[in-house]
Amino acid sequence: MDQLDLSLPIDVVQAEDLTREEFVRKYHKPMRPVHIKGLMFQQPAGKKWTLEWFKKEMGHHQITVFDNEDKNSIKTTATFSPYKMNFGDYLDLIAKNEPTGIRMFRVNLYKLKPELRKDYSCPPIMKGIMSRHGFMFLGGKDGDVRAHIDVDHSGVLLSQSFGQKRVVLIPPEYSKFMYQLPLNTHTMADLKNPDFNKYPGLKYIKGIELILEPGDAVYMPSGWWHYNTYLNAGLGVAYRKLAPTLINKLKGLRMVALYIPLDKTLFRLFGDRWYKWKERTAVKRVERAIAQEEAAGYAHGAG
Ligand SMILES: O=C(O)CCC(=O)C(=O)O
Repeated sequence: MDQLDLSLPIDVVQAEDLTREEFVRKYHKPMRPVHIKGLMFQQPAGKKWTLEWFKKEMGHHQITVFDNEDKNSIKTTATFSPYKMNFGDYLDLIAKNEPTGIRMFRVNLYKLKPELRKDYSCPPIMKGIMSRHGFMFLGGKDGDVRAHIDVDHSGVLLSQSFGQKRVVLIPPEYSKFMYQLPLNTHTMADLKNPDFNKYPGLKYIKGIELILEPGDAVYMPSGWWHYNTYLNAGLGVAYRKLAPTLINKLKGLRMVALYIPLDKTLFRLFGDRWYKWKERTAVKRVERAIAQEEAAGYAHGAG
């Protein structure tokens, strides 16, 4: 075994066959993911939004970018980046189709150009109190988004405008094997090149793998892990929906209002000592989960 077990199935549906009622009943409420083909083609953006179009319409703006090589942002939840760049230059960079870890993360292009809402507003299946919060994600070839759960535990509909993206989803029941860093929603393990000797817990995980083609969308339910890889220059648009359960809403609130600010403060105060403690704690937690799993399997087998 040198890769994760990504053999779990996912429903694949055509956008025109999925009603809002069915989406809420079959996917949002039970917190099940779904791959929706052609969702973005139901609105003008599906045909209109291309890399060239954005360059022409918005290339003059200054935007913030994140760099996957920035080690400090790996150690805590990256909510801020000091790196700024001209949007047109960024689009040129990713258009070269050479590997890059420079990403635009959670950018509100709608704020820079409100007319974009006429091209792609919140799809009716996702309508709710967060409908106006559409965020964009851009990246270039081989750009990885490390594995994480969304901090506020909302459900996310990620639509692919142009480009292709590999998405891996891991159900919440495997969180105990995910080497999740305390006070955070990401893992310390590299799931793309899993080292099963260093991180034996990863052997217990099962997930789903899918490729988002232009126009497709994937619903990533509350509490599900995901890690994405840009196969080429691509733009994703995310709309969110509050978690369907009180417990997940509260988990999201606790993470955003308490854990992440506390983590950042401790990182500022203690730097690497704090990060090392988090790593050791994450490893110990998985070791405990493996021991329990093995004991349960043994009891089951012996019974
Ligand atoms: O695909 C991306 O760049 C990131 C999307 C993502 O992780 C999210 O919406 O939570």
